[in-house]
Amino acid sequence: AQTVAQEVAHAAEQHGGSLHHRPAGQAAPHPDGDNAEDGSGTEAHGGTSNGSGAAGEPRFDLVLALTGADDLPEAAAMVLAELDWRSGRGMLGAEGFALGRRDGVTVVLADEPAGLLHGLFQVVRLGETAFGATQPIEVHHPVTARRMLNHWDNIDAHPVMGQVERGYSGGSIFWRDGGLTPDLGRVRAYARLLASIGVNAVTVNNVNVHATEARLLTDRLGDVAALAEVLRPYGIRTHLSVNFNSPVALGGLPTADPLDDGVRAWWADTTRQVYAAIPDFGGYVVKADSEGQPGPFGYGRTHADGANTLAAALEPFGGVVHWRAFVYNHTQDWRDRSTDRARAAYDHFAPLDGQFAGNVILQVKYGPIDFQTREPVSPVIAAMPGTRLAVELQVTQEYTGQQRHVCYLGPLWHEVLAFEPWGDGRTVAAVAAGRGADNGPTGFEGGLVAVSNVGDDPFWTGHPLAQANLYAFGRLAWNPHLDPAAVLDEWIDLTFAPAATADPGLLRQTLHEVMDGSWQTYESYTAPLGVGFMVRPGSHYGPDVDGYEYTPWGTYHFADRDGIGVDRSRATGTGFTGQYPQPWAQVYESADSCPDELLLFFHHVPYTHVLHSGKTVVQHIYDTHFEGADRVARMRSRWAGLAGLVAPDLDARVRERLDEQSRCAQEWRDQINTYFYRKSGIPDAHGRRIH
Ligand code: BDP
Repeated sequence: AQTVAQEVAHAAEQHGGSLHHRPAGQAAPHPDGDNAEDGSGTEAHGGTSNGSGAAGEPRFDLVLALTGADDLPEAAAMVLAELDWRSGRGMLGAEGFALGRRDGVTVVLADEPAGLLHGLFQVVRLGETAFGATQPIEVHHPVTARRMLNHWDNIDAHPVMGQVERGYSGGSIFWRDGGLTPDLGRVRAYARLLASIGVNAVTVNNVNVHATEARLLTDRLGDVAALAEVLRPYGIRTHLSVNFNSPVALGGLPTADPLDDGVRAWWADTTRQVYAAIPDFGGYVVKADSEGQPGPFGYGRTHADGANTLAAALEPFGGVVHWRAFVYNHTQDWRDRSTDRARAAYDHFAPLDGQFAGNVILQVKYGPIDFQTREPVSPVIAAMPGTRLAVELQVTQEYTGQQRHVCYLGPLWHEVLAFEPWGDGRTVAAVAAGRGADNGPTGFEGGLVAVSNVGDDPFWTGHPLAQANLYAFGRLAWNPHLDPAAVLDEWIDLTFAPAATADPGLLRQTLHEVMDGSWQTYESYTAPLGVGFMVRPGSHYGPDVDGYEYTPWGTYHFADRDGIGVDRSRATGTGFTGQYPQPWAQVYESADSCPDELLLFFHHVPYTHVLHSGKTVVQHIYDTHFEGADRVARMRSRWAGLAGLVAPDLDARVRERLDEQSRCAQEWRDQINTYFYRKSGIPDAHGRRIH
């Protein structure tokens, strides 16, 4: 297997360096450090040669070296000496690195090879700056240790969902024609791409685990091992989504009851075999008792019982279970207003706090419903201090335009990660990173997870501008404090290299104009004020105001002739607001204090209700829908002004998508406005024509 250090050397070469291994022939330690052959001796040096050193050896502009190496080049020794003074050798950790320039040489130092890899890509991000005389010594650590992508990929194309469930970028990059892709070179390029943004864990199959994919755990394990082999040199651990019913379906047991001894033994045995094939296997991801997937409820057991059985099997090998909290009743009676899907995750999981094994991570979607354009932060995130919690985001744009619409999600995730559930400075990002009030470790680190948006499309993500979402996820997972606009700038520089074009200013400005506010633009022409959905059932693309209104899925807006919204207050509604700690329980409880953008998530109000903005609800709906569709038309004409500044194939793809976005935004505008005009009978204050 290729090592991370070799990969660093290879990548350094790709970025214009020559390379140099010393001492020759020594293997690098594994990223886990547990099977290190020699943790002290390996260095990879790469960079632009600037002549020969005194001893006739080549001299490099860039040196990448492990702090434990015994014959560090001069410049690296200087940086290390300064680090020793600041924090000490060994403080960079599993993935951290130091970057600085001394003696005319740019130095990346790390305790472990994975840190060198991250440091190398930081050099790439900085470009020339990293080689400037003023480059100070910086120390970088990931804020979030676990940064994972879930691929909702099937091996066999699903009859309704296709090969990649909610995938908008073509087929799977892992699986083709019923088996492992023959194009492992593409997987390798993908792994490198993920390493460059700091992602360090990946699941290779859908959370809805169908029969073929279930077998990845047993007789198709070789395919997973082959993928792990490609991902490993990039510091990425491979995980599998497993079906809770596997002991029955794959093991032939009469039950999958998690407390049954035979079932426990089956999981232990099966997991042992997984580790025999993939020693650094990451663990399992489980969607249980959710949207038809089997789970512990089927055996009268709790989700702690279920998760802990799988955790016990993984524990001897250092693996974890990501257990999803996305559990709700998708066959509810839409006439019954006493049920509320938003309550479900908290109702199921909060009482189990403290009962999960140490290697169980509860994976919670950021909002209480389902990846909507606007939702409050899930109250589960504040409710389980004795449980490791990972926050799940959706990079694939299921509900945000399906990679036909431009929708840069960095600002949405930034808002979620910076949210303070207790209003006391502690953020969602801190909970995910396992940090407490004083920023000290809580012992309950879970991480950040996102559903991938990548497929075998030549642009990776269908819409070329959707690449920015993947980039932003990786960067914000590494450091949630980054400004999403600055992250977008990084992405623009790395992707379009504006400086090398005829009009750098125009290119950069246009990309910002098209992308910066695109999430709010998308929100403005779709479901209003946090009410959610109103999408076509099944595909979730395009408008259908009542598409889900009379279905069992639990996603309603309750619009009638008098008003709209879901009353989730304690006083008169479903009581959902009571799942929040203060100050939010109180803020959300009253329509007066509830933020405008979430008003209809929490309250049922008349169309004439006046928002904080001073507009009535219905006028807000009209205005935002006219403005939103207009903004898309402007995005389209702005992009047209870039002709000649971007590659023709990319230009053509973006134009085609902007045409569709523009058409679709008008369709949303017209259906939503007409619907509310007919429901309310209230005309537009500005006399615009609503059919
Ligand atoms: C929903 C998707 C569905 C997924 C589900 C999940 O529509 O395809 O299976 O989430 O997260 O948003 O499991």
